[in-house]
Amino acid sequence: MKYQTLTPDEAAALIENGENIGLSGFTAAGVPKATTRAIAKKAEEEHAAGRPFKINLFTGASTSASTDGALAKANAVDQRTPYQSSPDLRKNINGGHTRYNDMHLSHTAQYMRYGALPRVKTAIIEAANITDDGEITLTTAGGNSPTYCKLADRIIIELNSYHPKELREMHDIYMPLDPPHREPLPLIAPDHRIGTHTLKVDPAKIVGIVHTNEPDGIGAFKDGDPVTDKIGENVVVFLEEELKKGKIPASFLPIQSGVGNIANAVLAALGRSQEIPPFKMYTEVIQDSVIDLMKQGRCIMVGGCSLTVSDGMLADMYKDLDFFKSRVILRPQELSNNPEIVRRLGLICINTAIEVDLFGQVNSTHFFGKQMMNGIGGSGDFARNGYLTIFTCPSIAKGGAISSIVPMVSHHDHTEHDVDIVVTEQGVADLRGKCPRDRAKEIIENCVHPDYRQLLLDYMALTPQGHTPHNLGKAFEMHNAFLGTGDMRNANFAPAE
Ligand code: 0RQ
Repeated sequence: MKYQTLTPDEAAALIENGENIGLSGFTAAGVPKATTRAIAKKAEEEHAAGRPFKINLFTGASTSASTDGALAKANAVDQRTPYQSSPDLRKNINGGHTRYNDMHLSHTAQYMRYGALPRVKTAIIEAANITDDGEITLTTAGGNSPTYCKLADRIIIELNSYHPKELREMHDIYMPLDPPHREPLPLIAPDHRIGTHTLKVDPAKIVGIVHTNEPDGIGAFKDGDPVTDKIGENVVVFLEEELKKGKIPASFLPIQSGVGNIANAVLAALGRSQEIPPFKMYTEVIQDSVIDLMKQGRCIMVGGCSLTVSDGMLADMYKDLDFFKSRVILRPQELSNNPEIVRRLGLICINTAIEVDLFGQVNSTHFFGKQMMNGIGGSGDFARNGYLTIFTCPSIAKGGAISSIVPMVSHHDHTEHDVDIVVTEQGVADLRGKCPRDRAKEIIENCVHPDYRQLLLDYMALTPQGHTPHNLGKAFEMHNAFLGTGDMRNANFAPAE
């Protein structure tokens, strides 16, 4: 191989204070590991020597403990875009040490090409293979690698021998043109391939190869609990009814599903349904539950941005690669999350809310208006453009001291115009075609926990007039009751005696 071999420390030595870095990967899948750990170590050494050292980090989505975790612990991240889920980084963001730009995941690559985001100087890309003429086989994610490699001055490759070179056949790499030359994206079915198996870069940009042999380090999800299982069941009963009414075609529609325990429970319930036929998925994150559904023949194929499966599951897949490489397609997120394609394919989009208000606005990112949890991720790419947009959440949090249904959300991610269905363990609210007052009635009757029903009816009674009957003086009374007393049930909307 013609490229220079670098140790992780030698690669990290190339990185300067204030540099814009673009990483491969999406979630912990396909993210570089050794180089980023070495950059964190370098940051600690620089800080110990009294010198400033922080980088600006652009990724696909969240990363891993070796990246966001290690860099955050070393206080080595100044700007961070577009999504994270690291407890350490979250602390730095909410503490004001890291400037976080939370954005739709389909936007990052094009915004950087348009010049709206700073251009990355260095791309660090995890690869399963690299040829002398610059053909990269990505590992377990498409991410933003094509754009970061195109714009970067230099590329560091982490060649990870843990992953088989045959992964190339899963990838479908395609980069849309930029305005004013844009053309329709020629992808008209979830199993269409429109691009190439490998990512071609200018080999002159490759400054070195860091050799690794390391799994993505993804743990298995917790088993479902009664609440997540009931949410999953409610989603599936609703979809079965829609199918019976002919509102969903008999052949069913492709599914997009978010991440986390609720998403896993929804997928498991879809697997158990006797009414829903085997289906395709067009999504971003491919979790363990999707692979289980493929093994059972319930999911025919899946196109997504990342194979975010546990290490054990990935090892099993690699033993049966012939089965999976014809059924799994990995795409860059500009394609997997592209609103044009989401709308064309008619996706059923299922994502998770932190908070929903009586009129159907959804908060997926913040606690009490100011504390960032993870970020909007791809939920908005899908929600606005889905055939059917479903948001799920438990009706209560923190043992009942918090109601997930509130008069007004404390942060807006998805507006009332983008939310069709809300599902909690209590039931399903169908908001389609309804005015705000009727939406509130539907949500209180079907989704609110019994402890909070009267309270929210009392809120509705405060304002007899107005299209959206808010009372601005009282809209955050439940939030304030929690902040002041530790329990939203202490809010009081009843008229004075
Ligand atoms: O905290 O465990 O300390 O009690 O919020 O916890 O278990 O991480 O929940 O895995 O289902 O994730 C919305 C965060 C849910 C995720 C979110 C507390 C609650 C608990 C939640 P504790 P878990 P989940 C795909 C698409 C946005 C982006 C998205 C997410 C913790 O799904 O980040 O969908 N989604 N992207 O107790 C205060 C409330 C609360 C609350 C819950 N109202 N107020 N705390 N909690 N409700 C991803 C990508 O795009 C890559």
